[in-house]
Amino acid sequence: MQIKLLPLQTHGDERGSLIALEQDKNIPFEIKRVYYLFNTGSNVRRGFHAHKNLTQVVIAVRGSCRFLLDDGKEKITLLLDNPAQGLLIDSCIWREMYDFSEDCVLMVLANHLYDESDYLRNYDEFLNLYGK
Ligand code: T46
Repeated sequence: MQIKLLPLQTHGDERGSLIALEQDKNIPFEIKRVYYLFNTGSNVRRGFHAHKNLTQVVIAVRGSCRFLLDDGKEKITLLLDNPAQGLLIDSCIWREMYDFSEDCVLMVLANHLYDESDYLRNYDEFLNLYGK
């Protein structure tokens, strides 16, 4: 599956912690867009789509949430709960996010501007294109 957990170096001292995100360095693409999700209810499930051509890195800068990731062949789940870890999700991966902590802030870096036509929001269509 085209996903990876990227370790992000923390610069910490007695004042606190700092993590820098740099395109083509610890973020392996040109960063065209940044957005963040917050105030998501703990019983809300969101996502339910794949992208035809979009690579993203997701960071839980605060709090935690779970991801279900599905490449049409296998499904995995993982907990994102560490601001020093980036979840790299390549194109053609179905994603669902759930179990948001009350304080969860998910920051997402993307290699393209927003384009609704890049979304596959129908799971059967996704499986027809990328499934076994
Ligand atoms: C993803 C997960 C992790 C915009 O206008 N611009 C944007 O850049 C984005 C991302 C969204 N929107 C609008 C489109 C919808 O009206 O914001 C609304 C909520 O977006 P969506 O329902 O797609 O949100 P999620 O949480 O299901 O998914 C988002 C991203 O869309 C998606 O690419 O991987 O977060």
